[in-house]
Amino acid sequence: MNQKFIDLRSDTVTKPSKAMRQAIAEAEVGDDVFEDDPTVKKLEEMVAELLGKQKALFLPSGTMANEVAIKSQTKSGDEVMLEEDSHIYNYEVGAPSVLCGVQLHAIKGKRGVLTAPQIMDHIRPEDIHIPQTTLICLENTHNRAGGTIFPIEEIKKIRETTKPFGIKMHLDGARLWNATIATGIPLDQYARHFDSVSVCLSKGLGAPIGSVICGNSDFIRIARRNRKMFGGGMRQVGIIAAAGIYAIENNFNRLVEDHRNAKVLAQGLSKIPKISVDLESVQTNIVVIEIKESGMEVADVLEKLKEKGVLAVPFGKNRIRCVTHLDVNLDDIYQALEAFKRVFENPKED
Ligand code: TLP
Repeated sequence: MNQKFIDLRSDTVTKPSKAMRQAIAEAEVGDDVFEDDPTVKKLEEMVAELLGKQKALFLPSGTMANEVAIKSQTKSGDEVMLEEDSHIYNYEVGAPSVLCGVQLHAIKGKRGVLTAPQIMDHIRPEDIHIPQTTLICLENTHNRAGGTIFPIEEIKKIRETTKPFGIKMHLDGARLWNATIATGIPLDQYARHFDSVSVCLSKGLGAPIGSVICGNSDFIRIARRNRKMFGGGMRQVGIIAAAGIYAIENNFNRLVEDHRNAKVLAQGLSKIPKISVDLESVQTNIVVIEIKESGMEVADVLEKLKEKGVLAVPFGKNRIRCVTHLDVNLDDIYQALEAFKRVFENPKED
């Protein structure tokens, strides 16, 4: 793509900076399947410490991170409970059933948040006919709900009420970094309520590849085997881990800018007639725009925005998603708002 677009499709679109490429070039490496790569080890120790867990494991993607976590904590035929709009349920190509052999039980939350009583209502009783609920997966921040934050008080209640049933908890924390920056609640305070947590380095933090899962030593031992089985055992991958270390050290605290930019975008969009944004859901770096009232088709809007230099993605029948990240600044946001205005205020304009 040579034309310069304001690319709001996802926070995954960022390109490694010169300094990040320098860190990649200088990384010490070894064969990580032999657990011989010092840079991968450094990254894993760093993330385990940040999340307050015994151990961590580096993986190529957020999807593999979630699936390895599910596989490592369930057996085939188990039931995994999650929120209806969650990434694991909607965007992981059915991997929980294909790769892990589990059945998913999806429950509708409010802005991605499930409550303890809701979860308690859906735990399966012990009965010869019935699959057993063995894992609950929560998502923080919640992508499809628009980057919303799962309140820590509710997480605590869910943990307290489900623990006596021996049910484990996994956090899809692809954007947990954003939750921490928005609330000031440290990563480990969120992570302590979960048996396993996945975080992504390739979203808001701006690394080109990589996710990490954390948990206790037993979990990571099993997860390492499952990562190998899923084809995710990597060799001199310190060159990628170095980008992850750079990303955590340099791009974590700056997420506050992305959150501010998302708010500016959302407030500007909410003033455009016939489209709407749920401003309460704009808590981090994602803005979801409802365009039903405009009578325009999502594909048509996206095409018109593209002609005006702005990229976004479809997000359901009448919805469009924009995500802010380190490769868009406040000026870009004002330009994007101009493009949206032109598309919706003069729909006939070419
Ligand atoms: N999300 C992507 C798309 O898959 C939708 C995006 O552009 O937002 N958990 C959450 C909450 C995610 O948002 C994503 C990616 C993943 C897991 C999976 O990460 P990858 O893409 O690395 O497999």
